[in-house]
Amino acid sequence: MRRSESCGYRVEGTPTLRGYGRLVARAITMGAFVAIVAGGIAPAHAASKTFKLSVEGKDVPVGAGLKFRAWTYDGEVPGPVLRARQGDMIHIHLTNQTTEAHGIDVQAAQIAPKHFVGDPMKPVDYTFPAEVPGVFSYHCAANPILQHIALGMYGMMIVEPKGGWADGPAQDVEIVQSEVYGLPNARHVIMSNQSKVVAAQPDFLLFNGGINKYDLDHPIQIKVGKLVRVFFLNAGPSLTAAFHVSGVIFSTIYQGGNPADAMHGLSTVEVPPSSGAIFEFRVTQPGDYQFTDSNRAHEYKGAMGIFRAVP
Ligand SMILES: [Cu+2]
Repeated sequence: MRRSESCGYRVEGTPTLRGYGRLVARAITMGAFVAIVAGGIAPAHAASKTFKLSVEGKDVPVGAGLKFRAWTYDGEVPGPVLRARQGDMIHIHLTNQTTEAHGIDVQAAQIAPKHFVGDPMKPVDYTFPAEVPGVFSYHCAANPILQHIALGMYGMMIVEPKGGWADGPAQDVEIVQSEVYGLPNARHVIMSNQSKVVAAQPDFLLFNGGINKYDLDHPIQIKVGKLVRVFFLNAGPSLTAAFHVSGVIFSTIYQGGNPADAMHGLSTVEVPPSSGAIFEFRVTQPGDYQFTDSNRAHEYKGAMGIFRAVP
């Protein structure tokens, strides 16, 4: 964390899925109110946060030696995770490096949708208060939305509840599930296949932009006895996910990631497209715990990974 040129703080490069190299959003906290507390200065909660994103066309690696010809937020699929706290004032600023119209619909926003899309080459700018906690999708709002999401224009926004999570500290894991339509060409590049997109028949399912990304050689490490909190987004665009961890019954599930919508003691929970959830669990024994989309055809196409529990 370093001081920005203004009176706020610039937060960037916070690791998500610690050790897995992904970046959390670049959030520029502008003019954050600060409070003097014993022992130093701490940021208070009601902050103003600006998320600056850029639309870029790029061939992104999706694992297995393949690339996907994508439209991206900040050159990544999924786009960066945007993190805020309930009560924050959120400012979205999107610049467009392509010649097509794009936009960004942050589903945590309760404002007129006309703000979500802009003219080609013109920035999209809007502000909203993050009033409802949860795990939200953000995605391109240009028509056809189906095509823009299928080409990679999506990401996760987490709005933490004002008072924090009821079950306290945990290991945070962020998982974005999504679909890729099309098979690789001779140069190992996947070009999105529009007829498959329209038929909702993907060739690959991804967790955090990779096919079988968290396999036996690249598991997500967790600790026996320690609470794990999975922030899950099903970016779609079209299939329903059924999130499950083998050998686990979730202690708490927040539908939409909202603590007001809690469920308990379930092994598998559906998450609709462009929707999020939070799954909390602990394991009591060391070992490998497979996490999947329990729609087995989705698992077969890449929606699977491993939590490796260590003592
Ligand atoms: Cu777009």
